[in-house]
Amino acid sequence: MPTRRDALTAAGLVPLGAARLPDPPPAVMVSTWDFGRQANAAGVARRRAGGSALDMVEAGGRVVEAEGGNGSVGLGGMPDRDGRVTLDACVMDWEGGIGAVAALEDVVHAVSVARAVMEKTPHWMLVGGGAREFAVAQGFPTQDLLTPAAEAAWREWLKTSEYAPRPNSENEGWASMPGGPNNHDTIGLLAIDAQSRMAGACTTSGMAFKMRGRVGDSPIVGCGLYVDDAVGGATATGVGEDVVRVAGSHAVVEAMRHGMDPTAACRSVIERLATVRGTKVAGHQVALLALDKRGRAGGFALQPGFTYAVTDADGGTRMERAGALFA
Ligand code: SD4
Repeated sequence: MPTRRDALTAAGLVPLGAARLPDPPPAVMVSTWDFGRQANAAGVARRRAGGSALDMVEAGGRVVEAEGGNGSVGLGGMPDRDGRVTLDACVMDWEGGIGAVAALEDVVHAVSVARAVMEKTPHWMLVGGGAREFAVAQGFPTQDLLTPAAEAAWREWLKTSEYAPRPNSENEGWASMPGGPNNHDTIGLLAIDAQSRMAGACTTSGMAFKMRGRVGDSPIVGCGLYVDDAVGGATATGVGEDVVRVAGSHAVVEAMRHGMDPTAACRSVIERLATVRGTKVAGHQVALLALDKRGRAGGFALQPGFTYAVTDADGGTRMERAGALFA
């Protein structure tokens, strides 16, 4: 009699040879960059307390949003070129639930507002003033998100500003200190709960000194984040305009659906981007991170320096450094 695995394999959901267990313990949570470690600790604590995969990724995102010192997520994120901090975020759950906000101002926990859009409205995304009004109506507190450090960085940037978007400007310094203290960015999170359900979240202040009104990939389902509970999930960080060109996260999940492991799937999409754009992406960073249903994690980037945190059910976390096309 065919087993469930046989049926899944026939449907292309389990790569051949999948009977071999992965070497490291299966991951239950992965998050982008060095601050992923703290995010995963919060997420796995929620899991232990009976929380869902959605609770896990929300909890992890909130830690980094509240932290204030990272310059790229939530409080303390770099402002747009007019000096306003605007946040983009989305969530996706195991049953195709999606919620997002874009260009949200004055509310720290964009990931929670995105979840509220999913759970409490008939829509999937709210933007700008409408997103803020919704958040306030839902009881989210408001505050100025521009910290003195971010304001100082913005004023410094203004001195030489050409008032043009500068792709990768928040990554300046990354080449000189890969994995170093300045090397963090958007947080993308993927989790598997105790019922084996998957969810993901992505939250960011977007590219530093972006044009007012600019929205990146992070709140766009399929680009900054995608989850298919039968296959796995993926998330993206880096130049959003490039991620959108290849519908990055969805493309990674589709590659896994057709049998690639997470690292190979991420690599295939980075290679596709490089093929499409050629030298136009030579100075850009785009990094992809994936987690499949078996708890295998993998990532790949255009440039060296992309790190991610991988956490197992016992809370053991290892930091991984992704391979890169331009290594
Ligand atoms: C964006 N992908 O807004 C985000 C931010 C980021 O390096 O990850 N920048 O384009």
